Amino acid sequence: MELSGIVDLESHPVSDLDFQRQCQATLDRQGVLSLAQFIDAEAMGNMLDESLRLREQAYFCRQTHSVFLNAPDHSLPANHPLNRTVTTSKGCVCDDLIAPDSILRRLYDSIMFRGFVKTVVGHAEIYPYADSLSSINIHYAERNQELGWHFDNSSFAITLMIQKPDAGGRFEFIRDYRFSSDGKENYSGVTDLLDGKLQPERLEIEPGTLVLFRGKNSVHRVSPNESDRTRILAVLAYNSLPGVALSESARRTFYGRLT
Ligand SMILES: O=C(O)CCC(=O)C(=O)O
Ligand SMILES: [Fe+2]
Repeated sequence: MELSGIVDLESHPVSDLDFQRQCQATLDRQGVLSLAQFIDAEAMGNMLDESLRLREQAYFCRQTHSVFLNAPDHSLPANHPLNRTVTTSKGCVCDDLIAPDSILRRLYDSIMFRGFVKTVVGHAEIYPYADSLSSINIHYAERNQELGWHFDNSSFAITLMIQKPDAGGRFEFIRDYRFSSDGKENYSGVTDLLDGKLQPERLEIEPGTLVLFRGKNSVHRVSPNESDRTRILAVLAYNSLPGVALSESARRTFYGRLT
């Protein structure tokens, strides 16, 4: 079977409809689905080796951006949440450097895995990115590197923890935080968050854990890595429409190249 030796199918029977529905219900209820020990232990070792080997080719960059990832709006005050900035600093290895026979690619390409993802997120079909860089990414966060608070552009995200730092590097989130009950953007809530007035939820993610997350409406961040062990995480990105490429400006910013 295409996923045997990759996914622990006994604990996570991804092609079983009942299991799929259960995962879908969890995602809908919690905004996040976390499947611990999703990847088989031996496959995990393999994935860690590949990601450590690839680290020297990672593109490291540091950006400031708003929580909404918008361009600054100069008609609004500097302290408006559309203009306030947070920092993101990390390294990224792009799809074209990840081997065709790697565990990550076999998982990403698997019809069985895609079938599972489709049911859980409720999309009729899912497609890889049309550009050669964006479908599978490996993120590296060294000491003090972090992902600032943000809402994702895509409706769902899939991550796979490969190596956990010894301290910090925590995934924190507040679900359904983008809009207030009147349907307007929750600017006051985001201001409170940036002012440190709220305690977000934290997700403990061990290596081998698959996380499926609705990041468009749930604000989230990864706190600074407070250790010398690199946080290494794979992002598996799909689109609900075919032929979609990541924008050139985003590729230039996050990958340092277009192709
Ligand atoms: O690193 C993580 O756990 C989350 C990644 C993330 O939020 C993103 O890539 O947009
Ligand atoms: Fe995100």
